[in-house]
Amino acid sequence: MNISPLKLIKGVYVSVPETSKKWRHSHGEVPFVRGAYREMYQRKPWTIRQYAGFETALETNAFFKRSLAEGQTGLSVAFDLPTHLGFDSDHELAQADVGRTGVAIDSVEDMLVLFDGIDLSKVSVSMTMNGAVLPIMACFIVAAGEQGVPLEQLTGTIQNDILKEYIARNTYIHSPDFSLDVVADVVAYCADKMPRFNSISISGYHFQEAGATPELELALTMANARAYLTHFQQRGIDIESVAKRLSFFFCVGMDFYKEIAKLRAARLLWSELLEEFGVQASSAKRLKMHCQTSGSSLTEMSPLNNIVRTTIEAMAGVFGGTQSLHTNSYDEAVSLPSDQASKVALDTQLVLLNETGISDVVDPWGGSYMMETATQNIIDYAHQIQQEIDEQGGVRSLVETGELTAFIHQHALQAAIAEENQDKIIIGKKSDLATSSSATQNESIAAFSKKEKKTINAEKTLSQQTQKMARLKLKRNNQSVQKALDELKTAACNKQNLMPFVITAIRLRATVGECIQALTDEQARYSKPETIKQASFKQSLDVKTVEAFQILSDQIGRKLRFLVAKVGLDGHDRGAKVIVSLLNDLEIEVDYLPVFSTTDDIIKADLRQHYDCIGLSVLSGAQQSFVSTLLASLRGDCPLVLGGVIPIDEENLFEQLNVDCVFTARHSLNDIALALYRVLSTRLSD
Ligand code: SCD
Repeated sequence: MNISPLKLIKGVYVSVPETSKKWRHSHGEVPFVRGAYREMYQRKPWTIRQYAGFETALETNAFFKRSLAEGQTGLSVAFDLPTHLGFDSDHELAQADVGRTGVAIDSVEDMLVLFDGIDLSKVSVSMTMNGAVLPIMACFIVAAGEQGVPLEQLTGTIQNDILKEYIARNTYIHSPDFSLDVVADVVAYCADKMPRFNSISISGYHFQEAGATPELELALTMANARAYLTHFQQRGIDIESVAKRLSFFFCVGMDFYKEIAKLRAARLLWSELLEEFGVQASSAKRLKMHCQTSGSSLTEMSPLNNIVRTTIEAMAGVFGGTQSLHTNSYDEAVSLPSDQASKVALDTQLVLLNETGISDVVDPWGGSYMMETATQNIIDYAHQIQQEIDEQGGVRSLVETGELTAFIHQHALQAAIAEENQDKIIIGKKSDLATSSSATQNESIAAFSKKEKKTINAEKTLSQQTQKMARLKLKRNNQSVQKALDELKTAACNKQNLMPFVITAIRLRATVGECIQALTDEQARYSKPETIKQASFKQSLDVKTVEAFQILSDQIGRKLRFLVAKVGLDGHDRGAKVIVSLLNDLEIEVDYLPVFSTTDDIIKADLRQHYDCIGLSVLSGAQQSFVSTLLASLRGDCPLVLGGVIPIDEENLFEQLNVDCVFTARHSLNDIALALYRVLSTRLSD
């Protein structure tokens, strides 16, 4: 991919005036640039939909009820990583991650508890589920049925966007071909039985979090939307009948004007795309979106600044005309949101909605020369990217080669270099910048919110889930469950729509893991190729550090050898890949164990290679468990460093465990390089 978004960053604001007719469109009319609806928030405010979930369904249910009582207007379920990947809580690969970054749902019994006392005919529910979409949709449908709510009354959204999982988020299970059929099964089933339910949330959010610029986020999202439409058409699905329930999800980051322009541009691009696919009804061409403020814009240091960031981002979402919004909590850079931080995040939306008059005007930036030009430039950029993608074989084949992932990674590297060179200033992000600020400003979130910090009782959650599953398996009719699972396998072989088969199995109390296992018997778990791009960090690094590595290598008479590993079920690999590129730049030989590696994989790799250092990347909160397991079996003379989302107050603990260094987002690349050099030179001279 040759297009450089850097050109556009400048171009967005300064390009030659365009006297496009598009500027004169009204809100609520095709192509909807100025808003999805004529009266927008005057008729219905955006939905306040905070993404949440942790530990068991019981704890999350209590949190949902409290949030609804405090003014939230829709629900959004975060599932834990084992559920995302179709492992029941008692699976050996699940143990460290149960209930950590979301709620554990093993069967419909958990789903019933999750929505106990919440009327599903009144509250719309979004579920962020992609890999294990079939059993989770089935659990929702069966639970709603047992609550007495007819299918046709259910409102909400299932994320069901598998393409972006291969590209950026990594919670896929099957091969792209099989998964695209599953997406289509869900879309077709919803169109038929659940007319008020949005059957997909085509997501750009995760692209921006992985490093894409806002304009690249949009371009890739639209390219995926086109790929889905093409696939649905090939499957014989009538696009006109499903289009109205295909929704979108975008990130709103700190590039204020550009984010607003991006959301305006998105509406035009979708309307244009549907026209291309022959859709007639103008209401179907209305792009509806959810937005979430940017997690990667939050800093670990000076936590209160994050409230300011989130407010500005939320305003961009509202100015851009979002239908639904999640505002991040100020402590998300280091931990699961505390109750206090969640309340501030929710109140941020309530303040914007009720106190500012922000919702009185539809598309307030419409007609501004700058905004209209920016919108047009982003539209042009998306067209250019689509053309490049088409020339290179389309999204499907670029997903398979890993090329789109690598393209985003290239942008993450550019961003890392810009931060390192201080071309991009982020107040209080790096520890060295923070030292020059006042003492209060220097506080990290972990220290700041020590009193109210949310801690996950992972052991208790795991034990409760395991016991609950054992009880379920004793109570149910195991023969009927097995028969339903066998029928599911046969349906998968015959390429039938799998939704009805999974619903039957789930109704009989098959577990999420059992349904996925039945499918993986037919379609083995998929792993994607890893291509990591290289950037030149050298100019940003201290010359003395670069030379010191060279001298060290000369002294031992060979290149230094590192292993960087993503361990557990967490799919966030932006940081780990930046470190791989940094090490390559320091002329170090690096092996990379990608997402879903186990501590066993690491130990085996080290037995083969005898690394000079092993770096572990964990963003799920399960670091203590992985580090303890690893240290129990790893060679004593191999340095271990840890990176990711690691609370400052855990750093002493890791020091006691003999972890050589802990790196988080507050460390600059120079800090990391220097610290690694010190670790290596000490160890190698021992
Ligand atoms: C709304 N309506 C209006 C109107 N506004 N009618 C007339 N005039 C107006 N101004 C109508 C709509 O047409 C609709 O009716 C009904 O009111 C509901 O409004 P909506 O606009 O559809 O709002 P909502 O129900 O909230 O749906 C919004 C989306 C939906 C369409 C965007 O897909 C959604 O809620 N998405 C949320 C996705 C989400 O939460 N994702 C979390 C991802 P009809 O229904 O009759 O048309 C989290 C994540 O991935 C985190 C990152 C990570 O984990 O990695």
